[in-house]
Amino acid sequence: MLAPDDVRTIPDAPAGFDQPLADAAARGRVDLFDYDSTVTGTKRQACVYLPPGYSPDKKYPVLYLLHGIAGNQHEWTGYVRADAVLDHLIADGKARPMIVVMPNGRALPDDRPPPPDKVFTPENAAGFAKFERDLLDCLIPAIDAKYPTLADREHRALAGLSMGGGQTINIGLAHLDTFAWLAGFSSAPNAKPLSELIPDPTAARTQLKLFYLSCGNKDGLINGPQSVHRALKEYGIPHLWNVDDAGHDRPTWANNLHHFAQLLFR
Ligand code: FER
Repeated sequence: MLAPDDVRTIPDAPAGFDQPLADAAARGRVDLFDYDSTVTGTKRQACVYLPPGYSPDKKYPVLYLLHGIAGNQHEWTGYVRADAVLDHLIADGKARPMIVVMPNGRALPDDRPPPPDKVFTPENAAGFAKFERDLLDCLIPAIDAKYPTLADREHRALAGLSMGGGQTINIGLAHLDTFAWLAGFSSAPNAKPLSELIPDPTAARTQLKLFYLSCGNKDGLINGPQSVHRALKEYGIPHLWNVDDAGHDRPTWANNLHHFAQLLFR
């Protein structure tokens, strides 16, 4: 059931916004980054987008971007084409050059996507909850040690699609000392109740630079983000809420990233 405020508040991206930039020299690059996880006891891998013009002598804000329940660290680049989306925005001066870290959000010793009949098992879902400590204790310190990051909350964002959107709500709201910018695209129903995540609405109100929530009205999971939006409204926590005609699909995630990245770190 849609309410009067469940409406479109963001525009569609221009044609070609998620196609590889024609000028190869103006593109960023994607590194494979390995780090030690004390959560899984294994080496884990993340993809790291370095923007065009990247130099270790500069300092960059960092966006951590999380995939869906059946994906891995390659989903945002290989499927959604996040690198192409960022290349266009940065070439056009519409987004601040940033590092984008795309981890594997399934913090299990075997973190490969499971076969289709095992995707929705409790074992697979548990890996996404275990990722919280992997991200905070292992990945973020390793990224800050290797890359020239602006390593404070105002220059660190967390966002994700579907399962990754639910992780963003759970991890982000519980750690506003680490992230000032949050976004959930088509967030899955793994988000905890806001009363648990936000014990102090007044603090959250001042700490959050942006809380971005988007979902399509053809997405069967819309009840989850819709109730997060309603709870935020009740708590008086400013946020962006977009409901468009999308389903649970790639084009809306590319469009959300295109729009969210322009608002980030301003
Ligand atoms: C669920 C439905 C969907 C769920 C997760 C998802 C954990 C995730 C979907 C996705 O990531 O695409 O009930 O429970």
